[in-house]
Amino acid sequence: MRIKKFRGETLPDAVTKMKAEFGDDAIILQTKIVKKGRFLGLFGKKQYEVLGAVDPNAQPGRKQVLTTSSHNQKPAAVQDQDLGVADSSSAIQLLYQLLSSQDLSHALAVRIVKTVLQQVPKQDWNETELLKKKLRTEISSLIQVDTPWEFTGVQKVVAFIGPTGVGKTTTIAKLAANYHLIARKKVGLITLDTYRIAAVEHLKKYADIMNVPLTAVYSSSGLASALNAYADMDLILIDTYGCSHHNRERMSELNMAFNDLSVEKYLVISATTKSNDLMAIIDAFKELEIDNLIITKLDETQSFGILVEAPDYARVPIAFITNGQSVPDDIEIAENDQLTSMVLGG
Ligand SMILES: Nc1nc2c(ncn2[C@@H]2O[C@H](COP(=O)(O)OP(=O)(O)OP(=O)(O)O)[C@@H](O)[C@H]2O)c(=O)[nH]1
Ligand SMILES: [Mg+2]
Repeated sequence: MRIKKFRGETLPDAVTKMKAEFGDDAIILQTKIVKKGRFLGLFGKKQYEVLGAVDPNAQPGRKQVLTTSSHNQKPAAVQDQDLGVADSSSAIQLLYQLLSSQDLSHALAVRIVKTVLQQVPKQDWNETELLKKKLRTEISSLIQVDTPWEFTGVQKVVAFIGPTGVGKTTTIAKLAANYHLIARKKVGLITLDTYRIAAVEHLKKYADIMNVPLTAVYSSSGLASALNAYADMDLILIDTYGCSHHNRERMSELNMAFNDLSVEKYLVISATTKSNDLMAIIDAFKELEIDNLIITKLDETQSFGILVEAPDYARVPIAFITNGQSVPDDIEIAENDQLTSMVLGG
């Protein structure tokens, strides 16, 4: 087995390079986004890296399945009656398997395959490439992304809410660094996570390094005055305590803190979240009227179905994705093409 990394400006570029050297039989073991140097973060140039492998002794013409994930090994067949067809072709099964290998829920995978089939005449249902092309269009239309933040004289106030340990504080540090140190915006931080001294100190360390102010709010009514004190800031980022979606008391307490205040709420979710939990989390946080999603820890998984499932279920777009622990580099503005390629493996 020969294994090598290939890089390109886009994921398809990197895959083309891999195929040029390794041939069509090569398989993808891993894909990731890489960046060079420090302080590139949101505004830097990113590259895509593909870890490709080929068996030099493979019989020519015997195609291997292109895979981004070891999950693709698991056979996942869909019943004809679920799709409402009499006799599904292997091409149709392949579409379904592609989606279920990315950990999309059965219900959404079936819905997507059905939509694709509605757009293709029945006699072409065994045309794998045609079905895949339609699948790409469908996936792309389901991955809603937000427009990049703009500062046109109106102050932007964003609170980061979500389950415990998903990366809320780290994401705020990444955004503060990018928008303050690189985009030169006036950034103020507020934290409502004042139950734990360590949590305040954690954010304070970042605030000090970046030389941005941090206000810790200790009462539910304290947020309004903290916001007033930041009247001259372009961007205010509000950290919150992690809320288990089972803890309704904490959730309504958080909701009360935002009462009547003009604050956008970004729900932060880890890409490692299981499909069922994802829906329960979104259901619970919907009470707080979510404006956008941030999907974190994409570096910790090989299954990217959450990029389709989360915006589809929550009915709000993805604003940012994060792919590592490094502040400020490991964050990206969500781009439709990039996320579609991640889900479909190139
Ligand atoms: N691999 C990886 N780790 C991340 C990413 N974002 C954050 N982390 C790590 O996840 C852990 C938790 O991050 P925090 O930012 O403290 O998460 P939080 O949501 O603020 O946690 P609570 O305040 O306890 O609810 C830390 O070890 C981070 O370094 C990411 O994109 N990828
Ligand atoms: Mg935190």
